[in-house]
Amino acid sequence: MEKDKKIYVAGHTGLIGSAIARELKKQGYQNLLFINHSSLDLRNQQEVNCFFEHEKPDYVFMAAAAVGGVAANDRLPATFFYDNMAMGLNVIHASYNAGVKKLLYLGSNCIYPKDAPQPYKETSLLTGSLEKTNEAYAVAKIACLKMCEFYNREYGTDYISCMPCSAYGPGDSFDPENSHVIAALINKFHEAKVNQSPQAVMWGSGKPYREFIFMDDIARAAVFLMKHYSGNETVNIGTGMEYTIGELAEVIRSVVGYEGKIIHDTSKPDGVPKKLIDSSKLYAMGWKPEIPFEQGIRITYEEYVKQQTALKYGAGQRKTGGEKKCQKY
Ligand code: GFB
Repeated sequence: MEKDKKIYVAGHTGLIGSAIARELKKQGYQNLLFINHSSLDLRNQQEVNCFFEHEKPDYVFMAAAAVGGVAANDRLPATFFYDNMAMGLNVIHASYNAGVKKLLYLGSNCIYPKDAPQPYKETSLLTGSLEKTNEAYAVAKIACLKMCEFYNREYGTDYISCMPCSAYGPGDSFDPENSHVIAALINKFHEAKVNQSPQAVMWGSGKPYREFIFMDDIARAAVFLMKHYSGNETVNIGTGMEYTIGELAEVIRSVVGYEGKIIHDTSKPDGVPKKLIDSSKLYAMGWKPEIPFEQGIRITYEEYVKQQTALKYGAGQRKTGGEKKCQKY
């Protein structure tokens, strides 16, 4: 990936997209293309086609997604399905029409069949049924991963995909109802500490296991894969370390410094009991995660306290492409 090439990061205000944008800048890439939701709705095919026709990026990181935690996925299956399908279809097809040299599509760790042997290998994709709470999101993500493969096979493109385990970090959504567990518990325990509440509520039994990865590690892996990998099979990006949600809650409680009682709301879903991925394929290419778990949690909490948001990351450094060249995307 040559330093002067035009690189479009779709989803640059999100957790992973913002980290990819920072990583590219850090590595000296200057010709970066970003556009905000208000200027381009990636679900709108006409707007997306128009944007790609005018901007003609060389490389595309497809990190835009409608995301949420276990409860949001369960409650909004149509939204998660439609938004992710539409964005993926539009961006991948418009990339093909515009002659994009290479595209990386970001998947999610819910794509593997619930009962496949763990740690999940990339070859487990589409070998069984999915976890019900996030089936809609997973089906959309799988369709887009496969779309990359189909375009490679029919059109000879170089579209790849990767599959990170559960991402976290500054710039995440800290909404207590809709976010993922780390952001939600940081928010809840911090609020409980500040309000001197005797108890804070976490969801479910606390027994499920999750594998977490700091967003900067995903960003490094995504740029690494863009430079060094071509192929139809997706590539897992994980740490190989898993924790129960109960253990995670204790780590967050200690980082936040909350000393009250933690109680369980078991009316909320546990989700899949475990979803460890096998990242040996990526490790064999020479990549390794760098940020230890507790350090990542500490960084996330410090940034949360400073009220930094995704917008703060790289704010003022990003450029917005295309508005003047297209009447309307
Ligand atoms: O992170 P999370 O929402 O998503 O939940 P998933 C992980 C676990 O944490 C579940 C528990 O067992 C939750 O019950 N948990 C405990 C909490 N307290 C809380 C809380 O306050 N908020 C939240 N959100 N969880 C999602 C999928 O699954 O993960 C998506 O639905 C995607 O499709 C994403 O794959 C990465 O790990 O269960």
